[in-house]
Amino acid sequence: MKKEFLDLGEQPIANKFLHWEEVMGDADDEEFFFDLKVVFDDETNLVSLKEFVKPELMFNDEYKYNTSLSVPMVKHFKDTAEHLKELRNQWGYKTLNVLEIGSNDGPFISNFKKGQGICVEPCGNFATKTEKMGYKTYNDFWTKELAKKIVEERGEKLDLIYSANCICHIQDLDDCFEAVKNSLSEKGMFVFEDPSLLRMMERGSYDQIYDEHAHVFSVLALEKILKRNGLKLFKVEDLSHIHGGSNRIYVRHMNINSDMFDPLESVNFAINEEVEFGLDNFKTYEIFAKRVEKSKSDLVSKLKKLNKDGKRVASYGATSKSTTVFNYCGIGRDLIELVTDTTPDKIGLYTPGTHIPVKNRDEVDILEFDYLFLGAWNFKDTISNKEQEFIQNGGKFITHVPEVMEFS
Ligand code: JHZ
Repeated sequence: MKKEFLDLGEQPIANKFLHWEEVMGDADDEEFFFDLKVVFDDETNLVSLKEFVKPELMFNDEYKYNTSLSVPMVKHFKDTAEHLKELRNQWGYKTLNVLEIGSNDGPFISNFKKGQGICVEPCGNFATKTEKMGYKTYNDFWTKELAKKIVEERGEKLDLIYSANCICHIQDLDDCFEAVKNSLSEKGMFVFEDPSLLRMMERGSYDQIYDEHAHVFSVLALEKILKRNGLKLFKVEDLSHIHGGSNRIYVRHMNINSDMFDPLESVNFAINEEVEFGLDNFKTYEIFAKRVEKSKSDLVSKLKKLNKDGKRVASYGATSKSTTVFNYCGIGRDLIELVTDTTPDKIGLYTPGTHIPVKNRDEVDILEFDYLFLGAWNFKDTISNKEQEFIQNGGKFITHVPEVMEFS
């Protein structure tokens, strides 16, 4: 049974930054909104959105999140590829063909030889890019049908299926995992990383919840859902520093001789930590919802006070996460003048739902601002190191994670 515990109100498509004509209502289509409510499934302990948004509305040729523009993430994917190559050697694979689900603009796959790497990417702008880079790319969503087609075309199954920040976007997890099971070679590994529900709950980072994140995963829930699809979760790595706290999950076929794989200690450890926190108990989610309400009222009061005192406030990083915060809290241009970002595709556009202008960081004199709200709080250290001049000039950052506060 699915029980609702959180209502984040009417929300737009988190990454659909708008052109001026769309803001003015002169475009053909009206901006799309949906009810962002969150449910807990008693049986599997999975946390999901109550209402899913049609994938094509989110993941299309206009998709604005370019992973390769994020220097820390490019390094993360290079390190990840090295790590997986080492494991492959340890675990005795002879060859390695790699398929990435949701390859974006290629920062992970580019660490593998062209003939070895296969991409699956529904956003045409990125699919074209990885194809041009020399990787066979399927411009499609990951489904059982697509997996079958890929295996048939290649005439072999896959040794490594990897995915970062994408499996939690897939609404039908049974179809997704069955597709993996059908296409993974006998001793193959499926490795994926996504934001961790435990870290979200600990850190109060409710803005991990938006249209794209159909689910926020606990190890507890994943273990059950993978199992019912004939897959074994055999190892977990805690990536505390990635996207505000993620888990990297290692999966293999259920019934193979598993001597060469790690024992399950890391899985037991992660599940114990989650159970201790209460992720199997609905009450924990009700407490979290109260914390989210408090976060909203603290943030709005703070911004209103700053506004009354004549302080200038901008936001740093036009993130999907800040779409949730701004729309849930009702924060518009009256409280935040502009948002800075470094992504060319977002610059010159307006934030989804709240219509705050997004400006090129290099063209905004942030020293003119008293406060910067950290939309990209997951890059807190990178940003505060980079913006020392702002701090030395008396500027302060505001964050809502783990609670609303300012820092410099
Ligand atoms: P960032 C995206 O979420 C969407 P978002 C997606 N659904 C997902 O799952 C996660 O990623 C993983 C800018 N920036 O990474 C760049 C600066 O301007 O937190 C980005 O636009 N200056 C796929 O959107 C944004 O901030 C900087 O110095 O919440 C960061 O977005 C830095 C470091 C970033 O993901």
